[in-house]
Amino acid sequence: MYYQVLVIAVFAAFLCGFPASCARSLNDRPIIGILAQENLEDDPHAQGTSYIAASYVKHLESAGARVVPIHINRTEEEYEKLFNAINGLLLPGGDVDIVKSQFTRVAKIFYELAVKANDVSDYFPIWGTCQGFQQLTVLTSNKNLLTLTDTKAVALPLTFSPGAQKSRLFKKFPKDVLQSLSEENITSNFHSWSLSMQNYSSNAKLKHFYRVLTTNTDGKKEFISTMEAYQYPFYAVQWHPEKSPFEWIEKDGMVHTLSAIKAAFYTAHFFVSEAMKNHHRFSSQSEEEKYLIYNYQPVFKGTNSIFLQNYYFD
Ligand SMILES: *[C@@H]1O[C@H](CO)[C@@H](O)[C@H](O)[C@H]1NC(C)=O
Ligand SMILES: *[C@@H]1O[C@H](CO)[C@@H](O)[C@H](O)[C@H]1NC(C)=O
Ligand SMILES: CC(=O)N[C@H]1CO[C@H](CO)[C@@H](O)[C@@H]1O
Repeated sequence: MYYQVLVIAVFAAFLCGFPASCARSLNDRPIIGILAQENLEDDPHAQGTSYIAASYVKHLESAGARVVPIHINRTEEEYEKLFNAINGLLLPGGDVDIVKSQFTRVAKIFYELAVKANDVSDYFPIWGTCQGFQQLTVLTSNKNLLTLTDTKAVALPLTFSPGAQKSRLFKKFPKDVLQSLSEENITSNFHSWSLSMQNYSSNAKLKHFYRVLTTNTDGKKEFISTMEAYQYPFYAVQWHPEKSPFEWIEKDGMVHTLSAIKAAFYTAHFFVSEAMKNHHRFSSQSEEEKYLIYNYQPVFKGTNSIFLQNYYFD
């Protein structure tokens, strides 16, 4: 009997190479927090002080998650409580100061909680898109190492690093999706700032923290378009998977092809599957109901707006 216990223990340890919640089953009711950010000054529809673009909410919902908005300008105690109730965090795109904003203040609080949690095998994933990618680089390096690139409205094919197709993020993507991502111009870029390979490589903190999965170039500078942390379930894309299925402004760089939408789905599917690996939860069903995004109504901003619908918060 001792022998059997030992065999099971050894087998379990073998399965659990990377800190995962292998001892427990997947949580198939994941709730993911999306961080709000300061309203844009020139947003004619703005209400209150902060917003979340609805496309990020739909993106996660499309893959089986529910969403809780994380308000800016709350106390650390409130964020800590929320951290223990949600199963992952998404840092969206947008246009705030990634050193001094309230968005940054809250991102930093959650980032540090997530690092601590993962260090004791409480698997808590973070996903950064565009500005969220950039925010993660600042949080990891304690510096803004970004540089201007000519990438304001352009769709590009990803250049995969050697071995990237075996990364955690990409390894379960279907072959045809990986092929589309690498051959077709289906990743939407809407950013002025980028992390160049040069600055990544010369910063020890970034280099030791993140594995580069894909790069792109604006013709002059090579920049990182997808990365994942080596030791933490943290993922970042400089491109916008959520725009293909859920944003409709007619603009260069927007792509609605079947392959773009399929690729978008697999990014959401991956991140939601990561969020299923912890069992954080609200203290009760009524508490959960109080926080879910269904308590808010998105505002339709028009098909010619960069965000079709936004949620606004006080
Ligand atoms: C590297 O980072 C600095 C900021 O510390 C920035 O001014 C510079 O443009 C960056 N260079 C490249 C090539 O990314
Ligand atoms: C696709 O992206 C490449 C850059 O990797 C660019 O050279 C090419 O012109 C783009 N094609 C189209 C149709 O936009
Ligand atoms: C916790 C926190 O950051 N509170 C701030 C919220 O915003 C007001 C001003 O709008 C500040 O005075 C608070 O310090």
